[in-house]
Amino acid sequence: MKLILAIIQERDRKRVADALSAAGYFYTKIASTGGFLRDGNVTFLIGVDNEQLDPVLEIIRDNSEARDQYVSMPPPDVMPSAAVLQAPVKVNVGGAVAFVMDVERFERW
Ligand code: 2BA
Repeated sequence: MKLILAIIQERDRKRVADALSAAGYFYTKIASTGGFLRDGNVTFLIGVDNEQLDPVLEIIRDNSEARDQYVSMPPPDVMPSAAVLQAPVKVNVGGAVAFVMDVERFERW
């Protein structure tokens, strides 16, 4: 069994959730915040059997979209020193960022 931890842009939340539900997968959504943009995103926890891993990753990939976002001034702990950016910087965010972990044990009571 695997645990997929997928970080999705807020704007793709509904599309990904609907597609996972339509395909019959269980998931948990957690509101999260990216450390760089300090913007809301959504983290999906999805437990799957090994053979479901690739189909689920495909659903996530097909329903999330990379977008350019502009950041005017990165937080000081991200970009230390006295650096202050005058012009907004373009950052390409997502589609999705996914981590896949082995699940040692799964219990459901
Ligand atoms: P954020 O941390 O808000 O990052 C948004 C986007 O900013 C990133 O998109 C990346 O293109 C850029 N970025 C992040 N840190 C940067 C830095 N130190 N310098 C320059 N550019 C930087 P994605 O890579 O698609 O990441 C989207 C979101 O996924 C991230 O939002 C974060 O919440 C999560 N994420 C990405 N990589 C991660 C990792 N290794 N561990 C945990 N979460 C991660």
